[in-house]
Amino acid sequence: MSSSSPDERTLVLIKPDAVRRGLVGEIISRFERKGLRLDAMATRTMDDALADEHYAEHVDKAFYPPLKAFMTGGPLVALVLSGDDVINVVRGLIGATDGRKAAAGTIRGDLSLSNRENLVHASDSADSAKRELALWFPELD
Ligand code: FUP
Repeated sequence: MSSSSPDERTLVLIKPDAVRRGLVGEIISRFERKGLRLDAMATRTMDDALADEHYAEHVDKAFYPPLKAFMTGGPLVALVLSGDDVINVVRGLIGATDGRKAAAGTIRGDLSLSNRENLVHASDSADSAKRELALWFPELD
Protein backbone atom coordinates (compact mmCIF):
# COMPACT_ATOMS: atom_id res chain seq x y z
CA MET A 1 0.00 0.00 0.00
CA SER A 2 1.28 3.44 -0.89
CA SER A 3 1.72 5.89 1.97
CA SER A 4 0.12 8.77 0.07
CA SER A 5 -2.70 8.81 -2.46
CA PRO A 6 -2.07 10.49 -5.82
CA ASP A 7 -3.16 14.13 -6.11
CA GLU A 8 -6.65 14.79 -7.41
CA ARG A 9 -7.32 16.50 -10.72
CA THR A 10 -10.02 18.98 -11.68
CA LEU A 11 -11.20 20.68 -14.85
CA VAL A 12 -11.24 24.48 -15.01
CA LEU A 13 -12.58 26.59 -17.87
CA ILE A 14 -11.48 30.20 -18.08
CA LYS A 15 -14.61 31.47 -19.79
CA PRO A 16 -14.95 33.75 -22.85
CA ASP A 17 -15.60 36.85 -20.69
CA ALA A 18 -12.23 36.36 -18.94
CA VAL A 19 -10.44 35.91 -22.28
CA ARG A 20 -12.11 39.05 -23.69
CA ARG A 21 -11.23 41.05 -20.59
CA GLY A 22 -7.57 39.97 -20.58
CA LEU A 23 -7.86 38.15 -17.23
CA VAL A 24 -6.40 34.76 -18.23
CA GLY A 25 -2.99 35.49 -16.70
CA GLU A 26 -4.51 36.89 -13.49
CA ILE A 27 -6.68 33.79 -13.04
CA ILE A 28 -3.95 31.23 -13.81
CA SER A 29 -1.63 33.16 -11.51
CA ARG A 30 -4.03 32.74 -8.57
CA PHE A 31 -4.06 28.96 -9.09
CA GLU A 32 -0.26 28.85 -9.39
CA ARG A 33 0.28 30.99 -6.29
CA LYS A 34 -1.94 28.63 -4.32
CA GLY A 35 0.51 25.86 -5.16
CA LEU A 36 -1.62 23.91 -7.64
CA ARG A 37 -0.03 22.23 -10.62
CA LEU A 38 -1.00 23.00 -14.21
CA ASP A 39 -1.08 19.61 -15.95
CA ALA A 40 -2.66 20.64 -19.28
CA MET A 41 -3.93 23.77 -20.99
CA ALA A 42 -5.72 24.36 -24.31
CA THR A 43 -7.52 27.21 -26.03
CA ARG A 44 -10.84 25.98 -27.41
CA THR A 45 -14.12 27.36 -28.65
CA MET A 46 -17.11 25.36 -27.43
CA ASP A 47 -19.50 24.21 -30.14
CA ASP A 48 -23.18 23.45 -29.51
CA ALA A 49 -22.61 19.73 -28.95
CA LEU A 50 -19.82 20.24 -26.42
CA ALA A 51 -21.87 22.88 -24.58
CA ASP A 52 -24.86 20.53 -24.32
CA GLU A 53 -22.66 17.71 -23.01
CA HIS A 54 -20.68 19.86 -20.61
CA TYR A 55 -23.85 21.44 -19.18
CA ALA A 56 -26.01 18.27 -19.38
CA GLU A 57 -27.54 19.02 -15.96
CA HIS A 58 -28.64 22.51 -17.11
CA VAL A 59 -29.87 22.01 -20.70
CA ASP A 60 -33.56 22.16 -19.73
CA LYS A 61 -33.26 25.23 -17.51
CA ALA A 62 -34.53 28.67 -18.50
CA PHE A 63 -31.06 30.20 -18.14
CA TYR A 64 -29.45 27.68 -20.49
CA PRO A 65 -30.03 29.36 -23.92
CA PRO A 66 -28.26 32.62 -22.94
CA LEU A 67 -25.61 30.62 -21.05
CA LYS A 68 -24.95 28.53 -24.15
CA ALA A 69 -24.76 31.62 -26.38
CA PHE A 70 -22.23 33.14 -23.98
CA MET A 71 -20.11 29.99 -23.62
CA THR A 72 -20.01 29.31 -27.39
CA GLY A 73 -19.48 33.00 -28.24
CA GLY A 74 -15.69 33.13 -28.10
CA PRO A 75 -12.54 31.24 -27.21
CA LEU A 76 -11.97 29.93 -23.71
CA VAL A 77 -8.99 28.33 -21.98
CA ALA A 78 -9.40 24.81 -20.56
CA LEU A 79 -7.05 23.73 -17.76
CA VAL A 80 -6.33 20.56 -15.87
CA LEU A 81 -5.16 21.38 -12.35
CA SER A 82 -3.88 18.95 -9.75
CA GLY A 83 -2.97 19.12 -6.09
CA ASP A 84 -4.09 18.10 -2.62
CA ASP A 85 -7.91 18.30 -2.41
CA VAL A 86 -7.83 20.31 -5.65
CA ILE A 87 -11.56 20.02 -6.43
CA ASN A 88 -12.62 21.71 -3.18
CA VAL A 89 -9.67 24.08 -3.11
CA VAL A 90 -10.44 25.44 -6.58
CA ARG A 91 -14.16 25.81 -5.79
CA GLY A 92 -13.12 27.90 -2.81
CA LEU A 93 -10.78 30.05 -4.89
CA ILE A 94 -13.44 30.79 -7.54
CA GLY A 95 -16.27 31.64 -5.09
CA ALA A 96 -20.06 31.50 -5.33
CA THR A 97 -21.75 31.31 -8.74
CA ASP A 98 -23.13 34.87 -8.69
CA GLY A 99 -20.25 37.33 -8.88
CA ARG A 100 -22.36 39.93 -7.04
CA LYS A 101 -22.62 37.61 -4.04
CA ALA A 102 -19.24 35.84 -4.18
CA ALA A 103 -16.93 36.68 -1.28
CA ALA A 104 -14.21 39.27 -1.72
CA GLY A 105 -10.89 37.53 -2.20
CA THR A 106 -12.35 34.94 -4.57
CA ILE A 107 -11.91 35.19 -8.35
CA ARG A 108 -15.61 35.82 -8.96
CA GLY A 109 -15.94 38.03 -5.88
CA ASP A 110 -13.06 40.25 -6.95
CA LEU A 111 -13.55 40.33 -10.71
CA SER A 112 -17.17 39.51 -11.74
CA LEU A 113 -20.46 41.35 -11.31
CA SER A 114 -22.62 38.76 -13.05
CA ASN A 115 -24.46 35.51 -12.40
CA ARG A 116 -23.72 34.34 -15.97
CA GLU A 117 -20.45 35.97 -17.00
CA ASN A 118 -18.62 34.70 -13.94
CA LEU A 119 -15.20 34.08 -15.50
CA VAL A 120 -14.48 30.50 -14.42
CA HIS A 121 -15.98 27.03 -14.37
CA ALA A 122 -14.58 24.34 -12.06
CA SER A 123 -15.75 20.76 -11.47
CA ASP A 124 -17.90 20.58 -8.33
CA SER A 125 -17.30 16.94 -7.25
CA ALA A 126 -15.11 13.93 -7.93
CA ASP A 127 -17.79 12.50 -10.25
CA SER A 128 -18.07 15.77 -12.21
CA ALA A 129 -14.29 16.05 -12.47
CA LYS A 130 -14.05 12.53 -13.90
CA ARG A 131 -16.81 13.20 -16.44
CA GLU A 132 -15.55 16.66 -17.43
CA LEU A 133 -11.88 15.63 -17.72
CA ALA A 134 -12.90 12.79 -20.07
CA LEU A 135 -14.94 15.25 -22.13
CA TRP A 136 -12.29 17.98 -22.43
CA PHE A 137 -9.02 16.03 -22.23
CA PRO A 138 -9.73 12.46 -23.40
CA GLU A 139 -6.01 11.98 -24.10
CA LEU A 140 -5.13 12.21 -20.38
CA ASP A 141 -5.37 8.98 -18.42
P1 FUP B 1 -21.15 26.87 -10.76
O1 FUP B 1 -20.95 25.41 -10.43
O2 FUP B 1 -20.83 27.81 -9.63
O3 FUP B 1 -20.48 27.28 -12.04
O4 FUP B 1 -22.73 27.05 -10.97
P2 FUP B 1 -23.85 26.14 -11.64
O5 FUP B 1 -23.37 24.78 -12.00
O6 FUP B 1 -25.07 26.25 -10.75
O7 FUP B 1 -24.18 26.95 -12.96
C1 FUP B 1 -23.38 26.80 -14.11
C2 FUP B 1 -23.35 28.09 -14.85
O8 FUP B 1 -24.66 28.47 -15.26
C3 FUP B 1 -22.88 29.27 -14.02
F1 FUP B 1 -21.53 29.33 -13.97
C4 FUP B 1 -23.49 30.44 -14.69
C5 FUP B 1 -24.76 29.88 -15.27
N1 FUP B 1 -25.96 30.28 -14.53
C6 FUP B 1 -26.75 31.26 -15.06
O9 FUP B 1 -26.46 31.80 -16.13
N2 FUP B 1 -27.88 31.63 -14.37
C7 FUP B 1 -28.24 31.05 -13.19
O10 FUP B 1 -29.29 31.43 -12.62
C8 FUP B 1 -27.42 30.04 -12.66
C9 FUP B 1 -26.28 29.68 -13.35
